Amino acid sequence: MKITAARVIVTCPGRNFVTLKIETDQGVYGIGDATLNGRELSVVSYLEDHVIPCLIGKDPRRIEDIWQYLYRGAYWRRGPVTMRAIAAVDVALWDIKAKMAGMPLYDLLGGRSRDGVLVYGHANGADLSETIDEVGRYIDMGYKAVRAQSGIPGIALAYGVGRGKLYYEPADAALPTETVWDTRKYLNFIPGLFDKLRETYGFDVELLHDVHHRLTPIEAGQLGKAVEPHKLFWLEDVTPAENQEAFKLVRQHTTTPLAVGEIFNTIWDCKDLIANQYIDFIRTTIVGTGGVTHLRRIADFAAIYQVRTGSHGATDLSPVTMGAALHFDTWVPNFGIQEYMRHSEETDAVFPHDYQFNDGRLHVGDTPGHGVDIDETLAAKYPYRPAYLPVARLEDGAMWNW
Ligand code: GCO
Ligand code: MG
Repeated sequence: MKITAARVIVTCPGRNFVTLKIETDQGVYGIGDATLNGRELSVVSYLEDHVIPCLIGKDPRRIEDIWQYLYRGAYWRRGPVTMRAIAAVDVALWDIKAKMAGMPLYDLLGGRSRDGVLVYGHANGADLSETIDEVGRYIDMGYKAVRAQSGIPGIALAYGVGRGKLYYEPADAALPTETVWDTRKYLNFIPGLFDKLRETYGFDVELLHDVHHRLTPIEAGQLGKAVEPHKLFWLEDVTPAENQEAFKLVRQHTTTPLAVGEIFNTIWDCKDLIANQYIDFIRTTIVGTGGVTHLRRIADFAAIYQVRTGSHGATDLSPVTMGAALHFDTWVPNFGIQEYMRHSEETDAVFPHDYQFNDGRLHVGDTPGHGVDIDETLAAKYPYRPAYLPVARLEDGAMWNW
């Protein structure tokens, strides 16, 4: 069996997606996602100029060998562009293998561990009362877990707010939007938000919150401590994690569960976080960390330390990643939760898929492969539009983490 062709399809049905389609001499094809929000075209070039020429003629059944070839063989290891390109190839090859086997991907991975995949939705409001209402809306839709992000008094453009309720999208402009951050205002506000949420909805619903890398370790410890009475499912990305050791300090100060990993590329980014049990949930995802082949290694390693998965699933992860992730989640023994930011109707139409939301969980179908396809005719109607993620500055103008 041979790979005969591979193509990159760029489409913008409301937001940009980069998709890889690999074709074989047996007529079976596979689809992988390579979207890197705000830096899409660099992955297109990496695939077209440097990966696809090496794939033609290779046996698509040799997933592991092709993974190692692209990882070790580049000499230049890791990084978001490389690992997304590898992920796209890897997911397309698993899709092909599962189709050839006539099995849904979760079956090929080892079979079902659970009936459905617990997901959390992204409720957001411009202020406290709107955020309370939005969390209620998600609960009414059947969500058992909701992450709450709110506008902060005195902060003009807080992370996670506005630009769409059900379809939140931060990459909003042809050049980065400038936002202003103030840690004191944020820390003064957040515990009160969770007081009100627990008062209104009780303790049965799981609540989550994303700090989006804004705090220092000791500030993160303060926040974790302040929200301990609210029993959060997790606090996410409390501080940047290039220095994995930083989480030790946070951990010393709070029992609020910690999640991190959406911007990690490989197991090396989270090795110490996991082995030292500084975190409870690892948020690496299929598209971010070199596909199913590598995410599986991270999850198995995490299992030894009772760290569970909580894969990133924002709107910039295409339905292809969501489909593959749901198969992974259906199998992986140490599953925790899956993020699920809904895609717009335009996006869903470009990527026909068989997963369905029901009673707080997503359920994969039994279509052989990962169950997601691309309608190329429809995709061609939505040309690429440059869109950047925002940047953040402090009130004195200095750059901060967005
Ligand atoms: C999340 C994330 C996203 C990111 C986005 C960047 O937890 O879902 O933090 O909202 O900001 O994926 O492209
Ligand atoms: Mg996040």
